[in-house]
Amino acid sequence: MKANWDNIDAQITMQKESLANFFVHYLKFFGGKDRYSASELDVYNALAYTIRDHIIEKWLATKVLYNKSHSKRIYYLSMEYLLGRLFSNNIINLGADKEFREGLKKLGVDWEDYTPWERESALGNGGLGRLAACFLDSMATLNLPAIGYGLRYEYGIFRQDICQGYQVEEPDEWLKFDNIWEMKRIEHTVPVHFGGEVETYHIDGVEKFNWCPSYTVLGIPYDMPVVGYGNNIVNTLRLWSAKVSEEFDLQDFNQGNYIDAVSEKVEGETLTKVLYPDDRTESGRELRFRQQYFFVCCSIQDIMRKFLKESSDFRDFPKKAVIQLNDTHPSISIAELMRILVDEKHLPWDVAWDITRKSFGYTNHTILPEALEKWPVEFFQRHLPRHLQIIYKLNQHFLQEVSVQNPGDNDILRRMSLVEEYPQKKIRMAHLAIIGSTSVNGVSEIHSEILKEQVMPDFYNSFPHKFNNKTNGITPRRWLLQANPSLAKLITEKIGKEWITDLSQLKKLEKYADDKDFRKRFDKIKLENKKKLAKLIEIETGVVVEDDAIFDVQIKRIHEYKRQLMNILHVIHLYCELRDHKNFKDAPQRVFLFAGKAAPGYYMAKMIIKLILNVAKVINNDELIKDKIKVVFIPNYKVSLAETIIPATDISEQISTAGKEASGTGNMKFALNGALTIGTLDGANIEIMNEVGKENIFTFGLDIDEIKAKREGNYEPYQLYSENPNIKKVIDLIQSNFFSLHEPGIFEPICNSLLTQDQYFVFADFNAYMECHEKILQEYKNQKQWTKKAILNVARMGKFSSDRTINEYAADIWKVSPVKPKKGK
Ligand code: OX2
Repeated sequence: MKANWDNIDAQITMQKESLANFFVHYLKFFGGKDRYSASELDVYNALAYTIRDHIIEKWLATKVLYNKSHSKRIYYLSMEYLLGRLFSNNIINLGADKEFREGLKKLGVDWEDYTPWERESALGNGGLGRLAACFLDSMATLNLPAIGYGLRYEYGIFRQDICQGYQVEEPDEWLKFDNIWEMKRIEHTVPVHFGGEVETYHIDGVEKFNWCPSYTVLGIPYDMPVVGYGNNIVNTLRLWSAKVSEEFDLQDFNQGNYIDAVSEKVEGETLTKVLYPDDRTESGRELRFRQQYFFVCCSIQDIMRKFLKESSDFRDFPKKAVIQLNDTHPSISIAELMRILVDEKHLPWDVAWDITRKSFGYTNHTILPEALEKWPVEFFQRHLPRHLQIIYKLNQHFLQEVSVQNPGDNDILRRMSLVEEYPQKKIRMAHLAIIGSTSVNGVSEIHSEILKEQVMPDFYNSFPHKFNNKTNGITPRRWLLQANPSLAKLITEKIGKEWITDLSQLKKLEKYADDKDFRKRFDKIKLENKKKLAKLIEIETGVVVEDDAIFDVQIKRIHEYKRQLMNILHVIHLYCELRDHKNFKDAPQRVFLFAGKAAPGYYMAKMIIKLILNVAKVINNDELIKDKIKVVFIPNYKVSLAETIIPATDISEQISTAGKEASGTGNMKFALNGALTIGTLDGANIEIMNEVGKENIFTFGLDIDEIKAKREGNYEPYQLYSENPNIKKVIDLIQSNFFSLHEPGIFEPICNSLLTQDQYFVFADFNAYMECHEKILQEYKNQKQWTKKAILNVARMGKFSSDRTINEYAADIWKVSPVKPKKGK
């Protein structure tokens, strides 16, 4: 029987108005639940399935639209996506909020009550993964034909518990219940080979290579819809999961090798078991290396399959596809594409290289030397012998060019080589990414400059045209519309809703900074948000804070360069001042809030958490200071927590050592929600300052050049300690075990590291930081001025929409235009 697709397509369509009916259908007939048996989770599931199905029609239509357009596709390769919860976000982006809410009202159901039942998708460490998630949102909203590729880790970033003041890591079992937002696409399963050796053979006198791998793992794709805002577009995020092939098992099984077969299977499937939680440190782990290749191999095969539907001439490839590498993590792609073109498609080397180079873009996210990936040659030998040959050959050709350009300069060859010789032979993945891409970009103006001038000057001299900047951004849908609905509503009431897709419209709010009534409403919203946060703090930590306290917040990964340590030292200083001078008459309460995870193997970062928690315990319980300071560490920082904290914040701490934070994106989220920044001249802080105006941000501390000078001179932190009574008092207090009575000496490593090295110049910036905070406190007293500044911050954040960032990528790097349905369709 031949299906009648016209009838099938027309049969059931989900109008927004009928969503509530579908909800009942799901609850009853899919979930098998009624009033007696339905749990809250059942209700959430039914709600989410309803929304998912509403998405699917648009998803299918988007695929048809893109296929008909024959447009070039954007392939965004990222090992991390920090999506957060999707349910609310999807409803909002679909524009179905009103109808769904009203339909459900008759049933006495409010969908917002059920959002906490969604298991958060946290397949990333921090900024890099969250950026990828914001980019997906923007690409869909801008009608860009883009696919995100990633890995479907069974365990995302660990859950952080606090046990006696120490971080304890627990597995994040986000897939324990159904994941409603994914669809398994078994038909697009691909094989991924590893190991073995390379055979050489000849065709017509030309040397050819054949990789004979020793084992194979399957990559199974799971697709997640990425809903554009208000444009009926639904893009795809395709996540790969590793599975060992059945036949492979059976073969061994039949030979009576059951145990071996099962352990091979377990071994193969560990590839996508867990996300590596040590961001920005080179973990050098073999499993991570194999994970990267698994990811790359699956994604490139999928891209090839899509390309071959459009053309069989590989010279067209760069016209049909652009592959953006989110850091070097997927940079083995360059060797993989070469291998496919040369070994499998039999293209001449130079032709293949030309195609490859034109197809990739590389985004660098960090200049921390410990984060620049280098993989031991022996890993390649063991797992990817053919890729190693290809990289060697690329290197040989590349160094030949370099030596022609720089005759007699052997040092430059050593510096630029893809291969590091000492102390261990390693492949420098950033070098591979640079030579294999048309574009190399940094993520803020200053970072892109540092990249050109300090980190990769040789490459910049050789390929100046490749280097460019794309300042990061954040999606206003999640970070204002969803996270701060009351403020979003107020803004829309005043300037219309265009800001949601054109954030520069916020400029129109500037005039309301002088409007008394507007300021009053703005303040009221902040206060409501603070009340919500105060409740959450009490639930999560047991600490009671006042609703109208000053909320001073530092939430991000715990890292020495981000200087949570400077923040807590300053809190200790304030505490001493209060105790000594009792100068707290009519001062408002100040809440210093911290949240963030430390990499499990990062000892110093974990001790910083411990210090914050111990200090919190002492300060929060000291009656002498009459609750004037509260210190709070909220465990298990995640996207949903950020969504509650950020709208309630007064002061946003962005205090990294100048030159260390490539961009930062949290800084943008806070300012967009009306927090004022205290920040160093680092990363995107500088651009935020340029946008909001120097008078509306609090900057302090050494700038990049001054830090550099200090590092090159002889910086003596001990001298600063002995000469600066404030620093001395704080350090002495810690060393006296005032905060560690029952564990004497535990903070010695922190103090020692500060006194002898202070790698991140905490002491050097301490006074400036302290003075800056004093200024803030003074300014906070003038509520009217403060609110004005906060409003101007919101009004001037237009630049930091990820829509702006993505438009720049699309125009300058990808050369892809939006695909819109023809009018009348
Ligand atoms: C982060 C950077 O540290 C941060 O500054 C930046 O805002 C973010 O990426 C997005 O670009 N891992 N995480 C990062 O870099 C690496 C590597």
